[in-house]
Amino acid sequence: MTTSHQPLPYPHFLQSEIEQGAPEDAFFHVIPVPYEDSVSYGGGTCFGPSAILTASEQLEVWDGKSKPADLGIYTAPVVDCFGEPKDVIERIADATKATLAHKKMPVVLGGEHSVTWGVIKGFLDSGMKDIGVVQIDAHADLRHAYEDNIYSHASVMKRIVEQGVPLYQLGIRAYCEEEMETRKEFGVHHIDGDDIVPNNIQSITLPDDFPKNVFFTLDIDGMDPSVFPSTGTPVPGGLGWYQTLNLFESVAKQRNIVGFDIMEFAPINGFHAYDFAAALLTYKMMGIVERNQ
Ligand SMILES: [Mn+2]
Repeated sequence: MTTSHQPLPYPHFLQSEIEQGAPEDAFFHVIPVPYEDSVSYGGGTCFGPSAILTASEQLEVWDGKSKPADLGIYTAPVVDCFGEPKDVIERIADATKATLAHKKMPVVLGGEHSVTWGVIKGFLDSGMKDIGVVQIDAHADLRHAYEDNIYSHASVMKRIVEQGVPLYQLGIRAYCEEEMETRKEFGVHHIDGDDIVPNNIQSITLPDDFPKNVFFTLDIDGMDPSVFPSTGTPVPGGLGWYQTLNLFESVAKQRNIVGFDIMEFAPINGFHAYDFAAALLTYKMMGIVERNQ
């Protein structure tokens, strides 16, 4: 047991079933980042991590195929999300670096999607090379800035591609012309919502030159609002539950998953089904990682 951290204000992941291990002993490091600053429509994503962690107490340790918890799950201290966006981004990068220093896998719970830039910055600052990002999202998030904020959730993927990190987007169905130009400029791969959903695409083949290390970022709004209405900027026509997991698995089979996140979950008071779904999604993704190492 580690005693060097403040106790969490809510349960650690799967608290009902597993002990909070030491960070050096647990493969998965759940990092709660309740950041909400630039959201442009519905709010509440700052309550995402606490809702997911609380709901995780209802999970079964057996995920249907294996026991991902056997690899060890450590829930890190909550990242302090107050202050200037660029300072928050640095703290997120630091939390990511702390996990990578233990050679463990960050599983980051947002919070608005801006958080993912801090996570990728942590990887880059740690010296990780040959890293790409696969993104499920309703929005391209490729605006240079949004409402003059370069750390906006609508700009997060621009921050990433401009660092030279290759990107593959899945399920996008809301974008502007500027974002189309950015896609061309940076050679962003994509299968958009109007293709991937009607054609029931359950797996992708990454290009041969796509990096061997992949960080997978899952914006909850990439999934259909019938599955997750609990998000700030829902868009109809999104991915289904199994489709999302199958797409993730197809990536995990081809590349080394170095971490993943679940962003933009905004719990709706009184509708705990969505909290549980987000916790289960997190754990199912851990299972896919475990079985494809
Ligand atoms: Mn997004």
